[in-house]
Amino acid sequence: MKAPKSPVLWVTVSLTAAIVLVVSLVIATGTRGENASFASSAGQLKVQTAATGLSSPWGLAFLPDGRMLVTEKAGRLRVVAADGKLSPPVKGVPDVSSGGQGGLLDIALDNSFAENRALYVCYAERAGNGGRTAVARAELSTDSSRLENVKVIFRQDGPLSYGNHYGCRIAQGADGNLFVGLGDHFTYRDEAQNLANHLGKIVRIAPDGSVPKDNPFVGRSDAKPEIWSYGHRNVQAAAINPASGDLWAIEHGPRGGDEVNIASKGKNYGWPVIGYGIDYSGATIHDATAKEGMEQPVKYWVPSIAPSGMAFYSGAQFPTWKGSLFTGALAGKMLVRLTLKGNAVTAEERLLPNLNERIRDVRQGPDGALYLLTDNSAGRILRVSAAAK
Ligand SMILES: [Ca+2]
Repeated sequence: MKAPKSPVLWVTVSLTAAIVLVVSLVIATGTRGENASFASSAGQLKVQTAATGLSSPWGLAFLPDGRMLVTEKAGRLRVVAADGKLSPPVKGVPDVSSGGQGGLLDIALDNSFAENRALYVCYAERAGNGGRTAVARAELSTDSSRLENVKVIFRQDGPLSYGNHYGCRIAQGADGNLFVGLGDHFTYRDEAQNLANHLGKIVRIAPDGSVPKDNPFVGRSDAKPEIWSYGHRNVQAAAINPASGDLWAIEHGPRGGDEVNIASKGKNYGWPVIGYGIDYSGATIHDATAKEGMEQPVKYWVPSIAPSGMAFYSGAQFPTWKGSLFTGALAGKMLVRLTLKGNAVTAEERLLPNLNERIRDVRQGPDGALYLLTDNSAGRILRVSAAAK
């Protein structure tokens, strides 16, 4: 701004600018900041900022002591203290290919973390002129400052990604085996039907990267033995349903057709042969919405909301929501709650729609509150709890 010649006018202009700034901050705080309150079927929700200053946070895991581990897409892993203070980047994180949708993505603690301090990170790894999804196992040092004994236990085989559709969500079964949801790398969608590579698949590996003997395609010369299920587009959420022990996974559709699937052993989830979306250009992709030998989603969204991250809720903070499935939404900018009855989704509730934040991950905290990661360069951790009556 160029200063006007009159000092009085300049003061007026400056004051006006300051007032506009303050008013804007107040409005922003009212809708996005501390203790904002939102209506829901479980009563008023309180949304608090639990941490700030995270650059494109992607994956969140709670340590047994209540602190959090959070990945930042650029390749940093942070420990977040209860008061929201971020640690310096944890040392020893594998190099990542950061760009487009790639980077340091999901993190999951081993089921026995309290005893072995083992964890898993899923990330985009540089390969050739592109990248591929990789998973490393490591142990968090006693002082939480570095990863030790880092070992890459999985590398996605197949045509490389040029920045898109790495998938990259990890879920660990009760038997210790890991499920990793992968993507089709965007340019190679037909490969999701090709069992000879890992594109568009969910794989199942042991914690050391070896192949469990009871995987569905073990022993077949035309298939990768790590494959658990196939015909996926870009898996962006995965979790074990505690009620059934089954793997549930959420994937992005193209224009329309985001899906929730119960990812069962050896099954084909249809991409790109069947689905409920169309190409970004408006062109047809699918032959049909259903076909013999291909599984139907338990829920789909048209138009797309770009779901990301998921949690089955079991806490005491929201008693009426026990058994619900939560997922964040990026394009949809909200938190979604799905009511489940056995394996069926019977209702959808759209929460925090006026928060105006892209939600990358949602996890249940040890206190029963829901914790969200907001997807932007000044990302936050939000704590969602029941407002006092
Ligand atoms: Ca499908």
